Amino acid sequence: MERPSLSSLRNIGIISHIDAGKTTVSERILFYTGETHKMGEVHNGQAVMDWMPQEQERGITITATSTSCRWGGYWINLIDTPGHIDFTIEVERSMRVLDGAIVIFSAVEGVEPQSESVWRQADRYRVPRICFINKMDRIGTDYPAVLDQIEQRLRGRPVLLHLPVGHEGSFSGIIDLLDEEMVLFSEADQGMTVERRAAPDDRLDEMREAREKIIEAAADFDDTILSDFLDGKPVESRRLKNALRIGTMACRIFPVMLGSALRNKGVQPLLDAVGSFLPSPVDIPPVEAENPGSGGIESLNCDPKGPLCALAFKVLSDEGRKLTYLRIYSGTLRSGATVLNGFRGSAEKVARLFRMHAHKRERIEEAYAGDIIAATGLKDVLTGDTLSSPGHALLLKGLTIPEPVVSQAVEPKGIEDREKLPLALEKLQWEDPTFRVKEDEETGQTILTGMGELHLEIIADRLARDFGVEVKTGRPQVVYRETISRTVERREVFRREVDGKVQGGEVLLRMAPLRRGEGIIVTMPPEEASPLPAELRAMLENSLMQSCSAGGLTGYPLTDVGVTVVEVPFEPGLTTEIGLRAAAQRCLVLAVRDASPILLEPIMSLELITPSDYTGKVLGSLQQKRGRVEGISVRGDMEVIRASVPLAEMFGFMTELRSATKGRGTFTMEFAHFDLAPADTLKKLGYV
Ligand SMILES: Nc1nc2c(ncn2[C@@H]2O[C@H](COP(=O)(O)OP(=O)(O)OP(=O)(O)O)[C@@H](O)[C@H]2O)c(=O)[nH]1
Ligand SMILES: [Mg+2]
Repeated sequence: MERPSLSSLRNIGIISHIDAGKTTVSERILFYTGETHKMGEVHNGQAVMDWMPQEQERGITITATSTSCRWGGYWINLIDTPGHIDFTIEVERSMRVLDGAIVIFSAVEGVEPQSESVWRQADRYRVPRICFINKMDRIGTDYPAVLDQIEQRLRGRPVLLHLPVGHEGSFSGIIDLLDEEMVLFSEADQGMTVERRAAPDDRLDEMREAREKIIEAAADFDDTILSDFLDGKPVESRRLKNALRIGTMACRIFPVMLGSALRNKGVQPLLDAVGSFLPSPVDIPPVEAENPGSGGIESLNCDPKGPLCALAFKVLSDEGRKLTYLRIYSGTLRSGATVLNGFRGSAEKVARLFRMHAHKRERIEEAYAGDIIAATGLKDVLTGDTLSSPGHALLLKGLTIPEPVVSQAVEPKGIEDREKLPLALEKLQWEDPTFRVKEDEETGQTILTGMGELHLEIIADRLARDFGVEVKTGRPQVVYRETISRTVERREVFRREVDGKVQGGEVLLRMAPLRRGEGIIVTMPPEEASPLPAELRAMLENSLMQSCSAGGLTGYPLTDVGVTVVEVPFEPGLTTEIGLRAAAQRCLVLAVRDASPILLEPIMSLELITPSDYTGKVLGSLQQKRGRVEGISVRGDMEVIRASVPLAEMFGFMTELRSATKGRGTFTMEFAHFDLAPADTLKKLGYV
């Protein structure tokens, strides 16, 4: 197969709030680039990118799907992500490996809660973005309001590149302000034919004004633009594009386009903009990888001849076998090659390599730095692992994994289900780092933990459909956290003879409460002041971390606690790994008991939309749920309530809200922080 030049490659993602139209845009991209010959629609369950049956039935995206296509001279690897917050890990992993993104907004709803979340995720990884205001065909569109919201709520500087032609139902195309042309999309062939013609005279003034704003933004990145403009000289579109590209790649401006994906309008200009404004793999800064051998940091350019360095960002269990998605940052990967998994320290063999087209695979023999591909044969690799050459170990930073906050007990229905359940759960965990499984020690039940009710519902559905395992599910429960309310110090000495050998260990720990959100911080004594050998030191630190996540009083993980190892005496021949670990674990559990432990519950931030007639009723029910209203605003004939509410009160709320608002109210919520649980919960779980 022909190989793309690195500068023509674009690795991009599509991100937005749920339902803004990501998959609809992706389907158009596949159609116009010739990857598909029929346009799939989300609402008919026929979108190629929504290939899972659960996605097709529900009309929502659940898993990030990648595909490859070509447009103009560009090769595009495209990842369509889900908008629902329960599947936020899919956005996280995509942002970790992509070089640029298209952010979609609805022209009616504008910036919504998950628009903010995905924007923040992209900020965190410094991913340059272009924006697409979609659904310009709908009644109630207000794109200038969306521009204001991008500025105020997302703190981004939008640069509008289009004006609409027609309004709402009569929206028929755009005016391209850079090239000063009107662009229309044929109704006869699903928008395949794009007609560019001179803009009508009655819009010239409006165009001039809007173009001046582009010139103003571009001038920040090219000094000659402003001086030419002030001298009355023409500023060509090519120069503006170059300057906007610089600003976009620096995440200082965000070009904005208009369209209606469902009505097949505006997608080709969006594809052009991917090439014009978003970076290629050689435009991004070199990646930094740790060399565990030397302990140093290596800076890697996107070079096929460099040392191999690839990040596994997604693992799929496909008919029982692992399919691993890789972003190659440096070097070349060949099918059949032996690679080192730097994190696990094991060597593995790549069986085959593929370029992915949604769920279909195209076999390739080699893949190069800059590309995104998938591999089979890697048995131990999990999300976040780095692959490198066996002689040259490298480690990339993994991804930030959000904390799952909802759990549910599951019980296999029959004997066969019981036998098959553990393996099925293990495979589902390969795919999803936000899905956890544990055994309840008291009841022997299997407890699943995930991001929300929908997440766990999809897992149960997949257990039945993908793995043939039927389960009964319990009620969803909140995953609490435990913390302490005062500082304590405790010494613990362990000494026991096992098989004729004495296992000993001693520690003095100080445990202190930290501020909310600080997590667990383990502080070891300065190396020069402690005679403890390096392996024991690392083991002790690790073991304390693990004990914290195993929990204190009731088994909920500890958080916001500082653990300081004040003293750890070392007696050669007596202090052993087993002894020290036993002393540390026991010391930690007993110290927590002395430190007045308390329980924290997850608090969610909620955005709720209701017809104004029902606002009073909805506010009443939020109050009953210990909700704290933070603001109410008007959007057309609806009101938008922002509030914070404890998750424990919110199970089944969608049904309640629907019936209270005759089906018209909706809400979205995401985890905000942990806060003190109410007295009755503390009492019920034995804290007071
Ligand atoms: N009127 C109108 N509807 C649209 C447009 N684009 C998408 N839709 C509809 O909006 C709904 C959601 O579209 P999707 O493409 O599934 O949205 P998404 O962003 O992929 O949603 P998730 O993946 O679930 O987050 C579907 O019913 C689409 O048909 C548009 O331009 N105009
Ligand atoms: Mg989708």
